Amino acid sequence: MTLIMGAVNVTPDSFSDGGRYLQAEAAIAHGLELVADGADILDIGGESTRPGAVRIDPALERERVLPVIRELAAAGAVVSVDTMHAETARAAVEAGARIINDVAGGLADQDMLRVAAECHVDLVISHWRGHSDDMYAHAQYTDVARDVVGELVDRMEAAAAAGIPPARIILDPGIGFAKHGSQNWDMLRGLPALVGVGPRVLVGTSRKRFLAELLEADGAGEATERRRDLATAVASVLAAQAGVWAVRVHDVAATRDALRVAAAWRG
Ligand code: PMM
Repeated sequence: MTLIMGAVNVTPDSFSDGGRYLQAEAAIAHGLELVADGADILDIGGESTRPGAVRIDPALERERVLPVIRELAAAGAVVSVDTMHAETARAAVEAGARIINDVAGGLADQDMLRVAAECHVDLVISHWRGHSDDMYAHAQYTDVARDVVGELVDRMEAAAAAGIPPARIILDPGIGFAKHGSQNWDMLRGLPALVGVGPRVLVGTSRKRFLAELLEADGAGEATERRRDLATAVASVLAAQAGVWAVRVHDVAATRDALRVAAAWRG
């Protein structure tokens, strides 16, 4: 069964749940709710990666995420830390995180691969070509899926050279990162090629702009959070059918139900 990673954003500017979980207490309660809803992993992030988001000081990032990670890990949750900063990753592992989720695939901080190797935890390597403020300037591909798979294989080799065994690696195509609307669909269509590379694959489509653009096409009205969550659940089922190991979502309950329907269908 495909695993569900529930996103817990401890940021004031994250586009989907902006500000609501800034307080550690609220974030912890939200994480526990996601576990009750069926999350297998909780992904705790303190820096928004939404298009145009402002970079934050890693010290502020740690202030946001560490209390939340400590508490949720102590409560028995499998915790992942969503960070591009090696120092934050190390502190998060010391606080109980078992997965480092780096949306920059180790490219934003030259110490990340070494720290991940030293920490002996799993590492999510996402496809990344630049920070949110200019990532669309890098959205040029010959063949999206082929290019992304090639670049992720390069990152995997860099990780191996840093001492991270393949069994510790999770690859992520970075949906929405340096990819325009239709390029995300090209990537999703090409998921089997990424799954074929070997390591576990994680996919995050949750509430992303390319889904909203689809839902709003032809004057279909505003893509509300509810509509985006339904679209996310469907996309997550299709990703599961393509063989991914896990999906990263905000509405865990909807995705759990959708994945159950797909599993029953398969028998
Ligand atoms: N997307 C976001 C944040 N973290 N991590 C991984 N591994 N994959 C993703 O696609 C991903 C991520 C952006 O989503 P949010 O800020 O709305 O949670």
